[in-house]
Amino acid sequence: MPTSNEIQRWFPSPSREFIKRVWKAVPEKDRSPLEETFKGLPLDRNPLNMLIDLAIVHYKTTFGKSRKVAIIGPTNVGKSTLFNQFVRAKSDQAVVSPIPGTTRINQEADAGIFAMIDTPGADAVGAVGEAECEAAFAAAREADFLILMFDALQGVKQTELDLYENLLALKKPFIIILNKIDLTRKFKNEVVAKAAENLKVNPEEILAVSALKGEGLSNILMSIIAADPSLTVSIARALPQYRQKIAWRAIITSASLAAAIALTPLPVIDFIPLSATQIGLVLTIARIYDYKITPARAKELIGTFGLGLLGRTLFQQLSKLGGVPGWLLSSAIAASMTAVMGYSSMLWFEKGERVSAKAMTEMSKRLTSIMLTKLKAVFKRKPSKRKMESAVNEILSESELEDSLTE
Ligand SMILES: Nc1nc2c(ncn2[C@@H]2O[C@H](COP(=O)(O)OP(=O)(O)O)[C@@H](O)[C@H]2O)c(=O)[nH]1
Ligand SMILES: [Mg+2]
Repeated sequence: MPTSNEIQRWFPSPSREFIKRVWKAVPEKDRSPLEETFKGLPLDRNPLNMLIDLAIVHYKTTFGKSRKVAIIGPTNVGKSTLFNQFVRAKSDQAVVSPIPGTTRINQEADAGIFAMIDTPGADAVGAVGEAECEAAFAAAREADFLILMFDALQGVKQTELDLYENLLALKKPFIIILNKIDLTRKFKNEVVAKAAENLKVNPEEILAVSALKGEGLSNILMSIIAADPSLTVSIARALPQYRQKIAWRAIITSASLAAAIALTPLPVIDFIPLSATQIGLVLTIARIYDYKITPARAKELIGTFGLGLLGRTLFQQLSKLGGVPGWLLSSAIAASMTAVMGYSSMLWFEKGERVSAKAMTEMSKRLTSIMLTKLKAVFKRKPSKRKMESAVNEILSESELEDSLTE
């Protein structure tokens, strides 16, 4: 994961100065937690979108109006394709085609914590071309951030250079994108170097992407976030919530697996696969919270929770009451213990807080009783492992347990 300093290097030097100035305005004590934020950013598109969704709430309540990001560049370089990658609502999608001049007017749409503007080609000739070019520049003047896009195959020639210089004069923060890099993968370095030479910038100041394939999009997003502390603040505020959601997904997966393994009742249950599942879970949660721990240390941590003993005690108590088949009891307990263990390690990595033995016992009992009731309603006889796994997954996903545990 790049640091905010590394991201700043992606900006052409005039913008880099601008961004440094903006960040200087952030009080010293607030700066380093914000810079930490970049380390926690997910690189993949889906989790990244989830994070942005969570950040919207913080952004809207604190800063109000969305920032505007405009995509500017010659016709047919892939501006509308990139626009569509960021836009949320299907109805806002722009028309994309190989025919130059498909986009005739500016189009603005919600892209989460900012608004994205697609523009017509800013290089066209003739009367229509001039009007379109004027529209594109109007959008650029109104925007807070510019994405200047060129085509990797077309390269940067005089027309592109003129456009670049006109945009420089606007004195807005911007990044330079070289799109359609998928078409020239083998010569990526050469193509980027040539474009950099023509634009008189360093090669690292050009982001090579493929809007069509969705490659390099997270770098674009990180640049937009890095250019604006208010966006970074919103992301930083959403990060704990985001981590909890991701961790909770991991907990559900492991708890479901544990339930399937435990279908073979406890006295004979194979503890090895169960503890492997739990060690895997602790390692995953540690990774989500940026902790580096060894499997041995994870095993130790699980030991300190003392849930193994608690599970056995619960099993004995509940089986004495009768009326519940052993497989149901052991699956419900295994799922609950794994979930409680995951939750406790989440708190441990997040806040360094140790859940008390009493609280853990309470949680385990409550969760086991919920699981028992729900599983009893689903299964009249012992199901296959696969069916048990998906039933537990569903129960944990739909229940308000996450909220009751994590809030
Ligand atoms: N191979 C490839 N084609 C692309 C990419 N981005 C856009 N295109 C294609 O380029 C053409 C023009 O795209 P469009 O988004 O309409 O360009 P615009 O005129 O700049 O808005 C379309 O046929 C797109 O499918 C890319 O990253 N790789
Ligand atoms: Mg277009």
